[in-house]
Amino acid sequence: MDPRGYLVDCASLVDPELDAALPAASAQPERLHAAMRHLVFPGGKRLRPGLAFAAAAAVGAAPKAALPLAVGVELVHTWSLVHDDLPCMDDDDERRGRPTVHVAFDEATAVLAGDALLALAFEVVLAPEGDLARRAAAARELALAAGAGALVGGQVNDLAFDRACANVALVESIHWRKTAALISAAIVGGATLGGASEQQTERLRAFGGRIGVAFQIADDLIDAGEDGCSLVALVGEEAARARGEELLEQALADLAPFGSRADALRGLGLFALRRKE
Ligand code: GRG
Repeated sequence: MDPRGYLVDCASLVDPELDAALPAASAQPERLHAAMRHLVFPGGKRLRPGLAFAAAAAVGAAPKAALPLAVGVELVHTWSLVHDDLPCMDDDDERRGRPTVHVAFDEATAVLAGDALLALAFEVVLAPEGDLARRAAAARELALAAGAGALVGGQVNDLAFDRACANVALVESIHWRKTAALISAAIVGGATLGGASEQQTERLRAFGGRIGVAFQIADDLIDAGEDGCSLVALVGEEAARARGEELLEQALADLAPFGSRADALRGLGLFALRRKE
């Protein structure tokens, strides 16, 4: 399984739906709509949609059963990046080699574009089509991953992070909330739309949490993770890499009962840790 090729195929499935969901850049208020689209297109790796499709396949459904959640999770991810780049957060001028939204537009527009992306995510996942109970369950996963108990709460702890008082458990708890919860929601939500049983859901949740933390460790290894909340900075490169491999091994064990249907998830799990970008 070639994870890069798989993600390219996933992008061709999810991108037209993202385009259809977003307000046209030519519609009023044009500036807001252009700002909402700025980071969605051309976009990044589309890893979270890919995981949602792969999770639907793992439970025996057609990957496109996960499409509403794939769109929703990419919109939540984009919201988090737009807000993370703001001057009051990481204060970044560039993302993916392009100006960040507050630089290309202005700060107020970036805040509002992020807010609108977050609301749109739930509009898409909760559209009144298909199995509404499953859509509601997938939307709840996404809400839990975005809110105070996960992404936003993790960001608060990250902003206040002081390495002098840190330990591995605190760093992993922040990684879990900031990064792994949304990755896990992509997987659990995709599987939910694919008709997963409760038992399958819990295994996939464990897999998602583990590869999510491994994904963040990979990110810190790529960045050389010298500042902020980073396992690499806390325990060194070798120990951080070993922890990532341990999480990956446990994550692959979570997938054992799914057999070959989970091959795409396995490939993306390996990619999450061993990628170079
Ligand atoms: C919503 C106020 C507010 C803050 C958001 C957690 C967070 C704060 C923002 C996320 C920013 C971030 C860098 C999180 C770590 C997760 C991570 C490594 C994101 C990058 O994900 P990729 O590599 O990105 O999948 P692409 O560019 O490929 O989409």
